[in-house]
Formats: sequence, structure tokens, C-alpha cells
Amino acid sequence: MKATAKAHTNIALIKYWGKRDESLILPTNNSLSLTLDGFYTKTTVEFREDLARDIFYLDEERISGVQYDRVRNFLDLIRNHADKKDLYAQVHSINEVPTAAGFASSASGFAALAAAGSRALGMQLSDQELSRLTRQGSGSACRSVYGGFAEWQQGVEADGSDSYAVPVAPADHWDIRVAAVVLSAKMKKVSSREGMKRTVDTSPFFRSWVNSIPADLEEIKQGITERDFDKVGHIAEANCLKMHATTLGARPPFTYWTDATMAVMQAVQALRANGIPAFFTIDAGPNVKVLYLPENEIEVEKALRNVPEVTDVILSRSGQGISYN
Ligand code: 2P0
Repeated sequence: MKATAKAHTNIALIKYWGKRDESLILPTNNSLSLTLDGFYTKTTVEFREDLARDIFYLDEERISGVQYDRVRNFLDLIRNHADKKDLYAQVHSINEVPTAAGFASSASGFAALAAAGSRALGMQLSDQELSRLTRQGSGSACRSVYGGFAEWQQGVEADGSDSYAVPVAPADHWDIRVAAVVLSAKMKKVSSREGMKRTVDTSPFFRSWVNSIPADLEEIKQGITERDFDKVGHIAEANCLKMHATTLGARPPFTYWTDATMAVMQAVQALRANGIPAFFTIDAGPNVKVLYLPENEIEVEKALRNVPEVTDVILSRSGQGISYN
């Protein structure tokens, strides 16, 4: 009753920003991401008759509190699914996601946990079923089931049965790269969960954000099919700016950007002004991710490291979906 799975994190090019159901984690818009090979979580789940409760180790450290509760609640979902309500598990996770790089380790974390947990209980889930289950741990995680580009379909059903990710193009479709620009290891003040909720509840810009998604999605998918880097980059950057604009209209207003965030955004725009195609995207924190093509790797890395506020730049390629061993 033991299984191990590895899942990579993903970066959203069309952002998930807003929930229509908080407990089932159902979004207000479709989102689209690129899975990254540089950042992953490897998790082993072992269900054992001799355990009276779940045990969770992250990077060899025993975890309690909120992080433990999220894992235990998610294991409950898997247990209910498999009709094994009284069977507890020991979970060992190794995170190869530098938290300072501002990637949500919850994406690779819940994808690996869902895959290893369901396998350990003998469930043979399809990718679609696995994505639907993973979504209930953390929304963005449902996209990490697949390699390359994936789209999370928001669905319309109240029970979430049609809300899961589907593959758009595999990792080998296109060698597009991402530089994770590290600025600050400080904890973010507004969590993505809280930020999303505040935006949905109070920002007058939220409706416009949601209404703008279908056109962005159509265009970016066309760009991916045609391997049109300019098209994909411009849409991704504009979509990120729109998402962040909604937070300024919230009450109380907030932003994830710092001076350093702006400095990197300007460095990316300067690269473009010098004829090097590069585009930024930013999640619920100050760090910036930069999209670029392999032939421009050296110039892009150099320009980013030249920004005084930058402490590190981590380069990544497109990654694979969930694997087991
Ligand atoms: C995304 N983010 O699409 C967006 C862009 C942050 C900004 O998904 O509440 O950790 O667990 O569903 O997935 C971060 O939120 O939130 C996120 P929950 P999650 O990647």
C-alpha cells in the first residue's frame, strides 16, 4: 500500500484568479500553464494498518499545524474515494521548489500527493480523474498532472465534476524557457487564497478581468500551436498585468509588486527594445518569471542578473507530467 510520484510545478500564462466555490476549489475562469522541469516535488505515501493518524514529513522534517491539516484533509478525500476511511498514511515529500523563487510549491506538492496517494490505495485514475482530485488540494495543482502546456477548464457544474485540466501541447512541442528571477525571501503579506477572495468580493475590476479571459485563451492557444513566441509572450504579459490590476481595485487595496518587481519588468521591456524577445509574468508575490527562447538565454540571464535587486536567476525548460517509480 505504498507508492511514489513526482510532479513538476507550473507557471500560469493565463492566470487563475478567483473562485466560484471555495471548498471545492472551483474557479471563475479557465487558466493555462506551462509545466517546468526545474521545480518538482517527489512524494511517497504509505497506508499502514498500524497507524492511528496520518504522519507528514516535508524535506525530512515532521510537519504539524496548517500544512499538516491541508495534507490530512486531502488524504481524507482519497480515503473516501477508495472507501478506506480508517486507514492512515505516512507521507514523505521532498520539495525541489526553492520557495524563494516564488513558485507555489502547493502545485507540485498536491499533484504528487494525489498521484502517490491514489496509487497507494490501488486506485487507477485517468488523467482527468486525477486532475479533478488534485484540484481539490490546490487549484493550480490540477494543471501539473500534464507536461508542457495545460488548460484548466473551469466547468459549470456545482459539484465540480467538469472542472479539471486537459493537455494543450506536450513538453516537446516547443522549447520555450522560463527564468525565475529571485528578489526576496520575505513572506507575502496577502496569501493567494485571501487575495483572490478579496478581489472577487470587492474589486470592481473583477468582472472585466473574467470577461477578458476567453479572447486571451483563444489567442494564446493559437500562438502555442503556431509556436509564435511574440503572440504567446504579449498575451501572457498582458494577462498578468490585468490580474494584478484587479488587486488595486480591491478594498482594502493591495499589490504583490515591490520596487524590485518593477525594476525587473523594466529590464524585460528594455530587452525587447533592444530586439531580444522576452516577456514577464508574475504570480501572487513579488518575484518575476521571464519567458524567453533558447537562442537568447545568455543575453536574458545577463540582463536579469544586472538588475541590482536581483539575488538569483534560475533557468528552466518545459517539464513532463506526473511520473511514478
Ligand atoms: C495561477 N495563482 O494560475 C495563479 C496566478 C497565483 C496567481 O494559482 O486556493 O495556490 O490552493 O486554489 O492554486 C495560486 O493559488 O490557490 C495561483 P488555491 P493556488 O497559478
